[in-house]
Amino acid sequence: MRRLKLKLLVAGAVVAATSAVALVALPASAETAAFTVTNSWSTGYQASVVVKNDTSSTITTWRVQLTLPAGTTVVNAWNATTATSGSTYTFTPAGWNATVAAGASTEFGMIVNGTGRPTACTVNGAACGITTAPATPGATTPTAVPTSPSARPTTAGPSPSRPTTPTPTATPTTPPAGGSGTPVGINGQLRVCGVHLCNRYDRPIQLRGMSTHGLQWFANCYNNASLDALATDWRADLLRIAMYVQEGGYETDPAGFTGRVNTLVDQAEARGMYALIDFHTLTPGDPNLNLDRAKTFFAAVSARNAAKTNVIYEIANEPNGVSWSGIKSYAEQVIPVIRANDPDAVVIVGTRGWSSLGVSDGASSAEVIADPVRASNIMYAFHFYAASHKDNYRAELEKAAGSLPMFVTEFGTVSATGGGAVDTASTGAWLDLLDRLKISYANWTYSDAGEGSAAFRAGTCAAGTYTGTGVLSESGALLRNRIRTADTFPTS
Ligand code: IDC
Repeated sequence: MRRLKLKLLVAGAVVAATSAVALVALPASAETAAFTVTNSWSTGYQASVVVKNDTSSTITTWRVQLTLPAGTTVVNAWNATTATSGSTYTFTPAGWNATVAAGASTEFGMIVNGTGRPTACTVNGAACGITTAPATPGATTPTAVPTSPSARPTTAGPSPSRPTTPTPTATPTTPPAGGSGTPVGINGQLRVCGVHLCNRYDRPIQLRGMSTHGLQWFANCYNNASLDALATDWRADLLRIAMYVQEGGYETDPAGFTGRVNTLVDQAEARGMYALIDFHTLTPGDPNLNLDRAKTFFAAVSARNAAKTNVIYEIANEPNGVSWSGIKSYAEQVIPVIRANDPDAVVIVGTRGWSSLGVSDGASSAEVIADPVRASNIMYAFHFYAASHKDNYRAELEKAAGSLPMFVTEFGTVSATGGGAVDTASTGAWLDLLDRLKISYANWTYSDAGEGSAAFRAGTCAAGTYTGTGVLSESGALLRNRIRTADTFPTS
């Protein structure tokens, strides 16, 4: 990973920073800000700004302003409140990090779309200059510059670098999300052990839940009432957040869709459900064509959600028309972006032929077993549509599951078009297999799209009632019956 470093020296209010001389001759006591690019790719970068109080008294607020060149924008920021005016971004404290003691520092971070570095800055309203040369030995900044690209603390105790901490006193562990009896409350941070998804007790578990439809089309289906129904009426463990990249999705409004995903992560967390963040590539099928977007998106969501225990990342929905080595190359470039921020989250990699382990391309899981992605704590995605994919697909999944950690991140009860009749017999055979193998799943879709795969009857989301069976399609009734049976999560 290429790491670049820029340094901004920010003169304190006592300095009339009207000349270059004033910038070079910093007073012994001044506030400084160090701007460090912690991760970069061809169309964007992640940066951290450390504001250090080098004065001899406590400061009770701070304000950093950065101006970016045309074509470069801040996608999102954490540990700061952001206001934008033209190409100037004003960062003020997030709330808990306003007060900085003498000699102490605070840090905030951002994801930037575009490659331009800041052209100007101010701190607390006073003009400051920018030094673009690399840090020189003996300069004042090294202690203010984080030595690790990680946005997570590596030592115990409060850290100014936590991305989403709501209070200044919080420790790096978050309380059980949504209460102690919920799926996240019981199972905590998940990890891959052997070929299984395991809970905090290192015991295999199966998560059962639903996938959203495209957020760009069915925004009115995802709200407090529908998510309450999913958590308490359906008793689901998992919400898959299907964020299309094309077809009117992420590429049209990166900041807006990133924010929407983050809100759904929070709403799932509040109800004790896991959130599967799905970068829903479909057309084009080669995820490498969205590589830069994927890096920008996953840098943002992994930094923002690093402290949460309920997040799982799915880096490419359904690769198609691309070889396994192409998918593997994509995965080995995107996974490090996530790991830099969120080292312990489970990441799921799509497979060839619309995540069929290659079967729909006439291949098989053998190519993955022979040449696995070089990363730990990962799983592989398998998708099926019960009316289209039957015994030979079931056999391949069962064979693969002996060697590879598998996760059914999407399936339908109907045909691969998403429409047509529910195939009850095939769906039953599939779900029995997944239960037996303890393979987690999310069903397409928790929406009222006018197609057989949708769980709700058309018009349900506009009407606003999501509980009970009266609002369900045949597919929805079948899935609700399967999902709401008691979980058997090991608790020791
Ligand atoms: C389908 C939707 C349909 C939408 C279409 C757009 O059900 O309403 O018009 O996408 O591309 C998948 C994909 C998933 C598909 C689904 C059904 O992951 O995006 O949704 N499907 O065709 N793979 C196999 C089936």
